[in-house]
Amino acid sequence: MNLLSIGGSDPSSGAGIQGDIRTFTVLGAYPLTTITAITSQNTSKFNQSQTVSKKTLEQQISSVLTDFKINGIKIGMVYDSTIIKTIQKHLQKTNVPIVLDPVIKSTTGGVLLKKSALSDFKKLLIPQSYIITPNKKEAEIISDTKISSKKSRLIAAKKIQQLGVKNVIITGIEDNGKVVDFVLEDNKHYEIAGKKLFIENHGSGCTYSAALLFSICSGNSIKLAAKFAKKTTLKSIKNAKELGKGIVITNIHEDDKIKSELSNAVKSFET
Ligand code: PXL
Repeated sequence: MNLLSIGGSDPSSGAGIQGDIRTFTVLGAYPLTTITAITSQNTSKFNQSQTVSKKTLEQQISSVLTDFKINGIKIGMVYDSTIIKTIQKHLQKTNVPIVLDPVIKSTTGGVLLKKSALSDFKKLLIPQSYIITPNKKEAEIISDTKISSKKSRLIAAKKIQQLGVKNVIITGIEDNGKVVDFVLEDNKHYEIAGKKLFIENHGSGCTYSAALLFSICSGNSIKLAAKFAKKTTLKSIKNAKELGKGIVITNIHEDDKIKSELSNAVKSFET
């Protein structure tokens, strides 16, 4: 399976393109990448970022689209309207599942989406996607709705869906000592609850959306894929490594690697 990640370069390899390369590879998919921006950051500090030119982005995307069979696409950091418009133009021609991770700010405070680009993000990228995975804060910004009650989870998710995406998962809603992911799938909705971990980390959002894409492209339902993504992410946080001087970096557990390899092996016998 070939999965394409479109997003920002993270030299600490915790999140962004390098984080997705780690996740896709561990799960057994081949990682294709196109870089929208080069960030300078580590586990303590987000220093700066610089987008690539429109031409460089276009060339990267067409280089991979004209050569590889791509099973699914993940979109992360897009930063500004030029990047958004370029991605939208090129992806119109594809019809594989697109997981949109609407990253707005990094854990260390770096801007991943400019305020002035939010309206083009909503108008151009959200309707192109099969599923969007905002965390609570991102969902509040995109829907312009405060998520404070059970009812407001559905209201916010429906507002995002009305922008033109069929499926919405709002991740990381704290609820009575648990962390809940709220899923709006077409016209049904449900919640997936998990443990709250008190571990500030770098990479968990990216791990979630990359694992979700992998599972969807493996033929699983959204519910199964959302459960798989949550489980994989929780384990990657528990297994996070203290590699730099700041927050820990998520790391997918070897168990998940083995399980994924086994299930891929079984699938290759079945087909
Ligand atoms: O986790 C979101 C994210 C995505 N992309 C890049 C990032 C981050 C968070 O730091 O740096 C490039």
